[in-house]
Amino acid sequence: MKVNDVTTYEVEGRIAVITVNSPPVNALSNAVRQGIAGGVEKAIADDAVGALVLICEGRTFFAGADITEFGKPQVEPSLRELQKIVENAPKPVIAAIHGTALGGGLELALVAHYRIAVPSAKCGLPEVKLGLLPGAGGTQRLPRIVGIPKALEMVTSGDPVSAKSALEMGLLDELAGEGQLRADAIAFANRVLDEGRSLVKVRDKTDKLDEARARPEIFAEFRKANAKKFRGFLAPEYNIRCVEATLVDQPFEDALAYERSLFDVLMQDSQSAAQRHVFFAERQAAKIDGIPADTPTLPIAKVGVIGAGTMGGGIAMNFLNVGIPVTIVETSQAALDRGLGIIRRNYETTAKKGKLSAGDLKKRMSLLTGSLALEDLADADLIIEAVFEQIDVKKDVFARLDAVAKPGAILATNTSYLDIDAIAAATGRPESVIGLHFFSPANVMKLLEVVRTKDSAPANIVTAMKLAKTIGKIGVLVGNGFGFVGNRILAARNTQADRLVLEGASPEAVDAALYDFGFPMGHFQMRDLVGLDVGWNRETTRSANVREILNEMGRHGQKSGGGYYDYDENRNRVPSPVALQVIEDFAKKEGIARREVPADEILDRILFAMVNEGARILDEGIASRPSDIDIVWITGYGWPRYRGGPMFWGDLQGVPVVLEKLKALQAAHGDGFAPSPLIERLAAEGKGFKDL
Ligand code: 3H9
Repeated sequence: MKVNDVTTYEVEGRIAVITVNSPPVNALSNAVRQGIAGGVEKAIADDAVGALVLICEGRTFFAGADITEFGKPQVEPSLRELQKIVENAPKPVIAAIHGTALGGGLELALVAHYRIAVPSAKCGLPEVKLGLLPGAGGTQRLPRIVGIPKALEMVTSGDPVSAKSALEMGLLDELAGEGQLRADAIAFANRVLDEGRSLVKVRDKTDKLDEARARPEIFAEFRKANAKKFRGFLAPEYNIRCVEATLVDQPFEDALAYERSLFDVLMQDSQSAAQRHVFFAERQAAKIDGIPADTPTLPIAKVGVIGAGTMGGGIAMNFLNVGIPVTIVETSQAALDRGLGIIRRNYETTAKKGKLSAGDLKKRMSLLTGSLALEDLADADLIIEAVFEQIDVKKDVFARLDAVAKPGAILATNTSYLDIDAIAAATGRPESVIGLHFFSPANVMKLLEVVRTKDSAPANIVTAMKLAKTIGKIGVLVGNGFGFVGNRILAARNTQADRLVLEGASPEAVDAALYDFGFPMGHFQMRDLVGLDVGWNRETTRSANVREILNEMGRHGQKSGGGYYDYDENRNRVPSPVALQVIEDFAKKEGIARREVPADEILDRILFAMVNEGARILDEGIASRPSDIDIVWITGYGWPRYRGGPMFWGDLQGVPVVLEKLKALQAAHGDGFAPSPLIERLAAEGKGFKDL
């Protein structure tokens, strides 16, 4: 029988089965909580029922609190009240888990008296990824089962554990057969009754806390070991404090109250708002406006890559990793051998770290073919060009590809700046051409800008976006225009960073401002790491800017021992008097007066210029949504997740503030800061980027 729209109640012998079906992920929404409470109360009142099974239909057990209901009025019972009903039930409650028991979902399972799961299930507390902590007792109950070291790891990483590990840790009582969870959970419940097992309450267990009680320094050690990873984030520290509180001699209810108070602080903080924004933005990015949802995708069974350099090799690995054969084409045997060798060595390094089995290494390499003939790509479904970043070179490759590739094959360029319409025009099939802009290292970085041209066929766009997911990337669909989304905003940052050092800020000061904002590294550090000579042409160099001069001096960055910084043999960075002299001389030549540049001016100029450029990109339709820009900068360029991306950050300042700042910067530093018309419009309408 139905309890409500999302919950059913059935009795099988002595066992009441409460089943929830609330797609897509059975989040613990108002309706779901009410349904469960109704079912449990019914079972308690029914004398014929001895035990309860709580189970879900669809793809997963409860995936957590309903994030879409955060900040909205809640109906009774709250998750915590529901937990009281379950935990205090006078009959054993068995949580039957499949899919992912996450966050509030796992916390609900932790107040059941027993837990059973199918082998493919996973359990975790991912709240930290949303800038939160498990606020329904998770930080207090998990350590009581798995011990403090493991609990610290789980709540601060947010990563789930497999059912097998969960069983070993005692988080699960039993594994069910795959596909027979319901029957096995009922059988388990009957056994609990037959054996007269007690109503186990996790809150009463304390033995697993003893180890840490004897060694309380593990908290300090844990903080120290993870300091780099947690830098800037508030939530990991709050999670640790809650776990630490399990050792405080106080009533369990007080510990819960403490957990709840820290949860509330995080919930109100802009970091969690930013991280929740990113969660939905990542999913939103996969949605394609303007193309019918039922557009069929094309099968990609074989991939060709042109160019076995760093980029081509990294791109190829993405496909090998998911079992798709790749043929990689080079122009000389030496370059091909070098490229294939690097791929092999990359895999061997992973294998040495124990992250890849010898069998998998062999399998991946067996899917890789090297060739010197473009004709060998005739049967590829997708061909990705990763050759020198010059329009004539690319056009030539595409003209030749046109003669070789099979009809319907997707022809992709990995260009980072060039006009893809112009590249497509070199073929007789511009509808087949698309941009796939990978980020270096291409086998690691999560971002893939999928660039649609004016002619790209919808099926190819849909296929490319799906493919991004297949190879574990976050695909963001962008329009064709200089630098697309990511590099165009980077260009805006470049302009300011270059100008700031000429005006008197040191590269270290610019870098420190960005690092302190939360970027993993500063602007000039990044340039030195990538190499100043990337994109530099030694034929045409004219000492036209500091970067060219440094390149002309052989200062190509880390690899040559110096760029904007000097480096020792271990690549340790120190300020460079040589680079500073170059900067000073160049500023003099250009007639730029040098002065003290305050740290807040550095940040303002860089960040507001980026937001302004983002707004222009939106106005021009190069990005479909502000949140897509945020995802590009978070996943491709290290914008701190807890600041939600440049457009979210702009909204956080308030669009009227952004407008005022830009006007002030324009007055002080010129028309480069002229506010984009979109910002003017939004400010006039009292709207934010989030309203677009
Ligand atoms: C919490 O529990 C707080 C408590 O500790 C304390 C309370 C007091 N709510 O990812 P997918 C949507 S915090 C609402 O593409 P998958 C998602 O937006 C919560 N909606 O599928 C998407 O919608 P759409 C802790 C949610 O199979 C659709 O479901 N829990 C929620 O690749 C499919 O999602 C988490 O942080 C939610 N909780 O992965 C778990 N979760 O179709 C977050 C998902 O409209 N969720 N949606 O785009 C996940 O990690 C993944 O979604 C999951 C499925 C692994 C479950």
